[in-house]
Amino acid sequence: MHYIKKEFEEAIKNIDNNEALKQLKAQFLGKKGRVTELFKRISDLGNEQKKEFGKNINQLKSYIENAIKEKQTQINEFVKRKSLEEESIDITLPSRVSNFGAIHPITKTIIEIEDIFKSMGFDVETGYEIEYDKYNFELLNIPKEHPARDMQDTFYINDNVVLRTHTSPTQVRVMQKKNPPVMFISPGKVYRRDSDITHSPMFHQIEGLLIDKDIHFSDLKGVLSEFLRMFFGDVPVRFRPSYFPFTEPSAEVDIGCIICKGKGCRVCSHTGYLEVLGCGMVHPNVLRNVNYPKDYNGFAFGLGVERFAMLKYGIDNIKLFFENDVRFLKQFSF
Ligand code: 2U9
Repeated sequence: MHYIKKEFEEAIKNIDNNEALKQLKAQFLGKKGRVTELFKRISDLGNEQKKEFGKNINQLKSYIENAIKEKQTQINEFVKRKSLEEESIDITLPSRVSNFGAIHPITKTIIEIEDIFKSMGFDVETGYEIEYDKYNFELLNIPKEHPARDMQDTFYINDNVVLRTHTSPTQVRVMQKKNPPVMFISPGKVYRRDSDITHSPMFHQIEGLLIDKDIHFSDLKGVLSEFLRMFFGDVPVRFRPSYFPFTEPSAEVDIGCIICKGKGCRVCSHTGYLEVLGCGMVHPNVLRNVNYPKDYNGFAFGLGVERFAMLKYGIDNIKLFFENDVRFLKQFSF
């Protein structure tokens, strides 16, 4: 019996994992194990010897059971310590850089322009991208034969319905609903059959309208000059006479070229100026079309958001806004 104990002690010494311990247990305490075999030999002995022998086997059995239990605790401890060491994290390491989304440069520009006009007291109104000819052209004093209505320039859904070519239908709808005074801007998508590096078939406009009593061209000049100063910084501003069917008189507004500071470059076609806005006093026909009283008048203006964003951020191709290349968009995550 002594030699079985010795054998067991030799074997358990080298065991360092659960699988080997299980095998060892089976080898000594299993159905055909060394200790179990000893029990079978009891029947061959005389009564006195049986007692002594039985006691000794039981002692050996519990000695082995305890040793295995102890070993099991050691192995569990070892496995736990090892996994803690292997899985430990260094909390002093700098974290990985997260890929946060960013606001699209066009949205950013719209928000910035909206904030400027809101600070002057303008509201923000939106309308429909699919419009009746009546709202997109007729009520805006754009006659049937006007080139803007041409199939070449406008996306027609049918004879009476178009993809709006400007956000002006929103102004007409608001004027039909609200009595003057009104003072708001209308941002949104507009559609024209035009596509090159500075034109896209879909682009964004912001138009503005202010109707009240005693509004003069000087009010228009004051509001737009201040807006341009707030958006582009301290730049020269000039108003040039122009023509639009819905305003009279009409003007286009230029700022000193922000690329070459007025010296003349490719972007400003060597004129030193960049055209950025169209504007004018609202045409009396338009005010009459929405039944506004005769003692009210006002001004309107329009701008292309992509053009503003291209100038502000020095972007030379309008298509970059619509390709959604993250390398481009990432640059606006400030
Ligand atoms: C109503 C009355 C008048 C809006 C105006 C312009 C001049 C203009 C262009 C700028 C660049 C369009 O995006 S662009 O191509 N816009 O030049 N827009 S006055 O006049 C209105 C609008 C609504 C009821």
